[in-house]
Amino acid sequence: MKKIKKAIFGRLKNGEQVFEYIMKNKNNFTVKILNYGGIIREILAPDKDGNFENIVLGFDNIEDYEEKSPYFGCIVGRIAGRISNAKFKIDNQEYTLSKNDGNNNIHGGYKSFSKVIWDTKEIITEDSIGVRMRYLSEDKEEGFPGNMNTQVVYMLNDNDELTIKYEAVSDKKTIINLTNHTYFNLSGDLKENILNHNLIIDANKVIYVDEKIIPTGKIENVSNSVFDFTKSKKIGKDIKNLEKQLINCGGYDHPLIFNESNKFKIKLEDKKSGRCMYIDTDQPVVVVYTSNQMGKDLKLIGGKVSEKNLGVCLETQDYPDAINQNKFPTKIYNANEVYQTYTRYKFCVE
Ligand code: G6D
Repeated sequence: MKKIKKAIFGRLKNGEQVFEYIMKNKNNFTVKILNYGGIIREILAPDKDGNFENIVLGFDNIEDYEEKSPYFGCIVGRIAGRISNAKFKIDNQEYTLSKNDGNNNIHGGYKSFSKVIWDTKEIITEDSIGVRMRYLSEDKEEGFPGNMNTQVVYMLNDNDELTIKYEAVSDKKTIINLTNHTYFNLSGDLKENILNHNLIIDANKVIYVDEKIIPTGKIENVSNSVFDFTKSKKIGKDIKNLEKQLINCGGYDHPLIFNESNKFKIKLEDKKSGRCMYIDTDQPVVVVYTSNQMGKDLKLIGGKVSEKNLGVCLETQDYPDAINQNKFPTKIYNANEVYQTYTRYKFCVE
């Protein structure tokens, strides 16, 4: 019997109430989502012996989400990733953004979509349960043009599939690039880090970045490189390689460009627990981030202390910093043109 429950999670510093929506399908697969940042706070998934354990990084309290979160589980927008020099031009009009990452803008700025309360409604359909989240980002919020209405719908069905559908429309020409920033760890209750997880990514090309993690514009083939995940490979196999790109970022923090194929885009698996996850999306790119900057300063769900490489983010999205990169396909959305995309996680045991 699938069900969805709404519970009080806490209050923001400004007094706004934060609710948690607990969605459980007929297999007892459970996803917990906050109306703050559209955060996926916990996912309880079975291992090969049927033990339900948490497979994402998150906190037990709202204060840590407000003060310390490295984007755990959240919706990222208006623009995922970095905008170089925190500015861009549309039709010769320059827009200046907050510089919240050195000289650059990251993940939509200080008032990122990860840091706002979304108007949230529960949805129950024949075969799924979910939440529909809406937010109006007003004209010039964080420097972006246009009043932009955004809707994100999370739906969990009885096949243990979690689908995220994004829609946005602005009343002025603008740029839009949304993603979800969940850190996955399939070992269960963060028993181990992710270096022994196997990863497959259907991507033959990688975008190089500089030491500020801004795309250099160079698109390279992954074959015979540390970025080759076209066949199943342990995340830890090459991560300590003295490849300059990995040294620049302290690990993987790179956009890979999906192949045009009808295969699944990504498979993540943990052989020990038997847990696996397939990802499908209509997005052209995924940023693979192996929580390189994570120190031992965060107390996570279940009392686990954070550490480097404890989670892996698979941020499906459009080309990063595209508006400033003349070699990348760049999508500018006209007034009233609808931005639409989906990403689907299929959880499994093999
Ligand atoms: C670091 O460069 C990475 C980003 O990709 C990530 O989203 C953030 O940490 C949490 O800045």
